[in-house]
Amino acid sequence: MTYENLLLTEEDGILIVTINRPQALNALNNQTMGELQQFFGEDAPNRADVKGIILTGAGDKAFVAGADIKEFMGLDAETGAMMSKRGQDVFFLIERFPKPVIAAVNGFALGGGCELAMACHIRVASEKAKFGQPEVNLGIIPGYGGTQRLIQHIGKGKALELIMTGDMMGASEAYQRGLVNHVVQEGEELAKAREIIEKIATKGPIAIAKVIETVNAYFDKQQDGFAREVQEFGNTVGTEDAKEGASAFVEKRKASFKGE
Ligand code: CO8
Repeated sequence: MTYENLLLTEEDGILIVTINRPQALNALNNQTMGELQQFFGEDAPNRADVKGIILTGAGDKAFVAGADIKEFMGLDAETGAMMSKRGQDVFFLIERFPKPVIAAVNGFALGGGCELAMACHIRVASEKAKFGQPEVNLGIIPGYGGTQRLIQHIGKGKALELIMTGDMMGASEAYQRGLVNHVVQEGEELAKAREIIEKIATKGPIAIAKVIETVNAYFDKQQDGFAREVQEFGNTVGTEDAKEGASAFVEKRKASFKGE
């Protein structure tokens, strides 16, 4: 599949997906959402060889400055809700992707951009990154999961303040509040994200996929996360990878996992 607004590069089994609309600060228009859906729903799941995915934004200003505001004109209650639901579904594909997905936040991550970063498993931010949910400035609320995921990261009080004021938060505050995992010098985001994926790639791939599923279960009201942990622990402990992990420990060597 060829993409109009996503730039795909691959380095040592790591896919780097760059949202490439710098003239609009990488705002997520319909076309880009469709491409993210195609990528995370159809193309990336078929890449067994891939270790992980890094999402970033083109240019030196923005990760993603939000949904494309120019496409809001003419939306009504029904089409707006449909657009919100579709965006949430695309971001669930990212959150549930069985391999690490890291947001390398290189600038503004606002509205849908902050929501996109929060749907990723891990966030690495450059010192100049800025996070916010400024939708109220437009008379709307976040629609791609922001009201739900921001609470998960920074707690209800601060999430409410950020969403109700529309204020931006710098990288260092985002780090202190637990929204980002690492803050690095400008230009170092991809290297740090790659380093994290390389480390995760040395672990058992089935275990990593089950960690993602089980941690996500905590936030899923339809599931009992503890019960899910019991089930997935059982599913991982019987694998060839688990045998290899224990043998390698006993034999004092590095484990070599096959994902079996
Ligand atoms: N959508 C469309 N175009 C955008 C967006 C955006 N979100 N953000 C920036 N742009 C465009 C600007 O229009 C401008 O284009 P042009 O040169 O043609 O006028 C270009 O990018 C550069 O932007 P600025 O000149 O504004 O750059 P500044 O450095 O002066 O300002 C800011 C940078 C502060 C980031 C500013 O651009 C800004 O405030 N952008 C909007 C941020 C925002 O409000 N984001 C939230 C959008 S709403 C949202 O994300 C809701 C998600 C849920 C949707 C649910 C389904 C409907």
